[in-house]
Amino acid sequence: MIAGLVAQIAQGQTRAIARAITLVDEGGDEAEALLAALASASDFLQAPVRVIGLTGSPGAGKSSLSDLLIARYRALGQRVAVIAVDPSSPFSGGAVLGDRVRMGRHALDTGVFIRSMGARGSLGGLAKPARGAIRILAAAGFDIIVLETVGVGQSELDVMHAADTVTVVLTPAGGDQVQATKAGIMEIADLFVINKADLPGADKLAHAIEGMLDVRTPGQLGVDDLWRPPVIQVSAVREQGLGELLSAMEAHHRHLREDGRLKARRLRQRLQELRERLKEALWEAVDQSLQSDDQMRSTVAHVLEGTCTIEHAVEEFLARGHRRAL
Ligand SMILES: Nc1nc2c(ncn2[C@@H]2O[C@H](COP(=O)(O)OP(=O)(O)OP(=O)(O)O)[C@@H](O)[C@H]2O)c(=O)[nH]1
Ligand SMILES: [Mg+2]
Repeated sequence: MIAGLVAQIAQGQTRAIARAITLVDEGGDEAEALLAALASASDFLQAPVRVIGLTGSPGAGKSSLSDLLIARYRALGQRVAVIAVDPSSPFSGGAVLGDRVRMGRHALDTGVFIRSMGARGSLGGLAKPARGAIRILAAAGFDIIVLETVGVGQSELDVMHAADTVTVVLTPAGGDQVQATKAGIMEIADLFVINKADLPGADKLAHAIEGMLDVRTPGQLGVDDLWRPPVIQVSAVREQGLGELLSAMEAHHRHLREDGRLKARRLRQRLQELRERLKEALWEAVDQSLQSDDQMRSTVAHVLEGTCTIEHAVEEFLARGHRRAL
């Protein structure tokens, strides 16, 4: 079944792609088998696909921008996929009505694939299914994958780690200057887009961000000292500033292509993924033991009675969890 699915994905069959993404969204053994098969079929490190991340507050205009990016890249003959990830939404599978409306004009274009992924209360966060979807779309031969995620919290930053070019979308309206100063944003952004520049305050916000970029510390973790993120003002509704945005995206892509930076970035992503998966596997092993292992249950009882210290219990759990996991 998996081999057939991999072949259909490689042929770019839309229904197979959709089914595969549902599979990785749900997780489980089949999803693991699919991702392993895709990984051995082609090396993502060398894949020509470009992953463009768009992150920003709810309603900042990410989907409106995605829609315009689809149109621009389609006009250049590129196949484009959009994955809209909303950690706060229980909806999934393309059910987000707003996105249907926003990007609906591309629905019949077979060179375009649009999919929403919701939270489903999953413990592991959305980075894992989002990465799975990227692997599937890369194998299906898409040239551009737009990864849209709502918000600027930790789980959105995690999702953004899967992108080659991280675009932070801000607006002059309410509080986005504060959002931008939040930990992580200045480090992760390759590009700043001030959308809704048709509204007042765009220049002021642009100025504030430039000011923050001026004081970035060289050599800071996650910061590329050879790339200063451009700050671009656009208006998605008026279709203004898109040429500049596209040029900036191209410039960043060229920058990544130089000196093996793209490969280095994807290697860092792979390491990050390995760490996350190990964390998950170890936790599952310990959690299992907590439920099924009599000795560990009695250790818990001793901790509660005060006859065993928490420190000692943790050491014991780790030792036993390790043995089970390996
Ligand atoms: N004035 C103005 N409004 C805009 C602009 N771009 C988008 N909007 C409006 O902002 C609202 C939200 O746009 P979306 O594209 O759905 O924003 P989003 O960031 O994808 O929203 P979520 O996915 O819900 O977080 C819509 O009503 C758009 O019409 C713009 O450039 N100027
Ligand atoms: Mg949206």
